[in-house]
Amino acid sequence: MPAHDALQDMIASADQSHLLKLADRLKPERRAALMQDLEEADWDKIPAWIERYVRHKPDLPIPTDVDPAPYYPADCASAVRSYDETRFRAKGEQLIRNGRVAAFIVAGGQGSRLGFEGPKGCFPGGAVTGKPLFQFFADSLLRFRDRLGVSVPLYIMTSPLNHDATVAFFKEHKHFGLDPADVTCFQQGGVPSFEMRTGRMMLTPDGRLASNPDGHGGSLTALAKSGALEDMANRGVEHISYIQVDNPIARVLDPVFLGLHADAADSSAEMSSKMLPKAYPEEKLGMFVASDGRVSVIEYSDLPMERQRETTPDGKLKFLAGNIAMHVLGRAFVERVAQTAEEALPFHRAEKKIPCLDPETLEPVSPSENNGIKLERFVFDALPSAAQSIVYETVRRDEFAPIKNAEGVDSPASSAQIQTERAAAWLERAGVQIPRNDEGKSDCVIELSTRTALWASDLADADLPKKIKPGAKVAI
Ligand code: UD2
Repeated sequence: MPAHDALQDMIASADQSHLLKLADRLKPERRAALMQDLEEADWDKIPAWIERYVRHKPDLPIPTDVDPAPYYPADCASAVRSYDETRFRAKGEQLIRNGRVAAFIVAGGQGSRLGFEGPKGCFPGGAVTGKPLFQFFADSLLRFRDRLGVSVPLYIMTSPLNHDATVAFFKEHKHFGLDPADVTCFQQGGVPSFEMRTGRMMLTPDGRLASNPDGHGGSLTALAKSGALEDMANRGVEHISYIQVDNPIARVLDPVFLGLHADAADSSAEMSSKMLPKAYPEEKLGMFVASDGRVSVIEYSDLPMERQRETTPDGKLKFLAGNIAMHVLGRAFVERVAQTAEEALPFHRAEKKIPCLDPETLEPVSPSENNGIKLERFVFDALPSAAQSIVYETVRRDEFAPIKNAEGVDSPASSAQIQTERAAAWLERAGVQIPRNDEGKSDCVIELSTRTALWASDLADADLPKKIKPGAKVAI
């Protein structure tokens, strides 16, 4: 079956006619699969992408005239900026109770750094029980259901590589106790990979069009395209609480953060962010900055190190606010950004070793050097499009224990240690005796279910042991 004329024309005008020649040399089933991929490719956008990101290295302007973004400190009585935490918490809880909030987890990435086969949300992240990351978030929502009497809808962005496995995992685990009608998985889009030298689109070793998920920024276009935004609108949702799947103790919903987002400025913010004070200047976190009255994130690799080392008179880092990818987004804002994604969410270009099919010999190639270009959108690039945006500080030990690498920093072991120290501090506050070693570290492993507590104060009415024995492994 030859490609129909319209498709041939689009492929030719994108300078990619080699794909049709390659297709003609493939066996019939492989050819049919490739033709399907070609039918589905974004031919109206591909020529512009090649010009802007492949033939040229995009010139993403880095603002030089930047100040640190103002933020609401974790301590509402702080001299940095005080605020009425009770009022904002009440506002956030009211929004949740009234069905104005949805929870959203981006889970399309591959756990390649972790060396885990399968969706990352299925990874056993519990320090004691080994329960999967997805269950942490489901348990948090169950806690809100217990407390506020409302089932908050959960949206999960997957990718073509892990969608079916994610859906099957939720089904197998009976949606972890959530109402299946309130759990929606949808897939993010893909972008073709391009040959670095020629700008030609590549084939995978098995003859499909080579592509990669379009980055966490692709979540904004995928929310629109998949119908998830429309579903939210039908439910009356106005705000989307965004987290990444790799951090088991991320608060899926945070009433104070939601309240600040919705009510701290003259009108509701359009996109807000949580920040973590950087531990040291070289820590690899993007920083929240303000320029021309708009908040944005400047990558750690883009701000000169001497600026990152600048301090304030009280000795704190001037560019303190690190980005940990937790946001609240207005539904209407996402709708607008999705429509203007080509400008609002520019692609970032990464040169990679991409296994492919040799176009001459049709043999699979495993390159030893970078041969291709992958393009990804980043969600924080949407920030400057927001008319209003607030930044809210969180406490590292209480909310950041990511699992990204197999060993060392941000690994299952480091996450288990943070989970334990967080639980130990909260339990001690509630009167539980914790065994500690000479360095003051907990001499035990504790996993505190997110259904039991999301804040230290949640333990006030919990049924707790009087003490934990040295060396014990306890799940509460
Ligand atoms: C991200 C941020 C970093 C910091 C850190 C906090 C970037 C470039 N870096 O680093 O600044 O905030 O997180 O933990 O954003 N994902 C998708 N689809 C994709 C790509 C990623 O859903 O196409 C998801 C992925 O499943 C994960 C999250 O996005 O939940 C982060 O992805 P990453 O591993 O690429 O980002 P990371 O950890 O390098």
